[in-house]
Amino acid sequence: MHVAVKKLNSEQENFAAALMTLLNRDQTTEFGIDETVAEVIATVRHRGDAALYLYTRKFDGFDAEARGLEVPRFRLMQALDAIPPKQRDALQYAVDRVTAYHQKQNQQSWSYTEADGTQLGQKITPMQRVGLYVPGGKATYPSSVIMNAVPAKVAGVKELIMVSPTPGGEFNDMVLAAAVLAGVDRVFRVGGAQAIAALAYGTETIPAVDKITGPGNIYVATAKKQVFGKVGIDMIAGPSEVLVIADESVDPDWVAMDLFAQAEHDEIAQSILLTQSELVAERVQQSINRLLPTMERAEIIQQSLKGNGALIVAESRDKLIAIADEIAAEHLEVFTEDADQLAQEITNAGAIFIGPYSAESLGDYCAGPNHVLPTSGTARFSSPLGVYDFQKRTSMIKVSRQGAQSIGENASILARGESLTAHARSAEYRLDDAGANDRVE
Ligand code: HSO
Ligand code: ZN
Repeated sequence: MHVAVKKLNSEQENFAAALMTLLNRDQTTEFGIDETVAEVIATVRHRGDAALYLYTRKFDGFDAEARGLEVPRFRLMQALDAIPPKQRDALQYAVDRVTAYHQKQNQQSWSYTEADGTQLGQKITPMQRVGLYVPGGKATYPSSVIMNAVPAKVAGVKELIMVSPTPGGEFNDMVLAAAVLAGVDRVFRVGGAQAIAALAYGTETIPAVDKITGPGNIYVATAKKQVFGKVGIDMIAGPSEVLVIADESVDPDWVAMDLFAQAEHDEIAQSILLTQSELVAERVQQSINRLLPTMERAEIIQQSLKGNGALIVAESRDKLIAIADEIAAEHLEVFTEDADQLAQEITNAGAIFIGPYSAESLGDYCAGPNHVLPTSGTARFSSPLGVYDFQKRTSMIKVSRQGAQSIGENASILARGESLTAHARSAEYRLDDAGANDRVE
């Protein structure tokens, strides 16, 4: 079993176009999905639990009306005993490290007092209730439960609700165990657009939340977009990607395996090697061919590398940096002798893994930082999921009588400039010589 990964060279004539084609970031939505999802949301809004029973019977094949939508607490606790102790310890290890990292992100409220006694500030408060979507099928990852739940809990979210589709109503024990250890408060077995609708609008059983996070299929992503505004949502994740920058200093087998690690997620995942050395590209290609037959998910890896993989040779260090910034990868591994320096110079990436021991897979589970990262080039303007996604800021204004004199006078002038007389007079009431300014025009 072999795969010839596409080779690009920054000196080739059509390089810019070839890179664009490779990145293929024009998102198209399948025809009809918007309408289907809108109908599901409307049905859940109007019929509540009855709609959820219906959809759950149809898509997950179990009777949630008889068996209950909520997973009882004792069942959650059972999951902790049902998994091997080693697995439980590793989950706890991950929760501890991810918690420690995210505690650093906690924002502080602040305020300052001006000379005339006016106080201004910003108050940080957690969201009250958050919903976490956990996909079913091959992408049910306990690690993603941890990565979504921990920052919410560290932020101080009062109630964290998890929803997930369950074939036959049965949950994966490792997912439930991760939920318990990460601090999820309530778990419901419902998935798809109907679960998103329930979280956004609430039903008799499922309380409405303030924000929904977590990945899902195209129906879930579309539903999240449609309920946005009623609730907050996290980013809409695209296929997972890794960009590995390597020189001769790293073992090509390590590079190949890291490309595989991303590729094994999904046929549409993208793994790219970027190097200044033809030789490195060649060696990594050899490692790929030698190691591929040994992989359990060889088929998926082969499809992913064939369809979306690439080995890119850059003619210079500057060009290499420019290409990395254009790709704006979700995960960037820098395995070069000047890795620290290079990591500083590249600006667009969700997470940067520096030096050969920093495999992305370590970050996927338990290095500490979040593995929910901006995909599809959105690292140009957005950031990893974090504590700040579950907190909000409120501006605090306490103007002293003395402060009101100058602020009020200027506000009044600006208000009259906007022809907003009530604004102007409201400001003028606060002036000590209010009578003089309280003109009717
Ligand atoms: N690499 C994935 C996260 C993950 N890996 C979960 C393993 N489990 C997207 O960042
Ligand atoms: Zn992964």
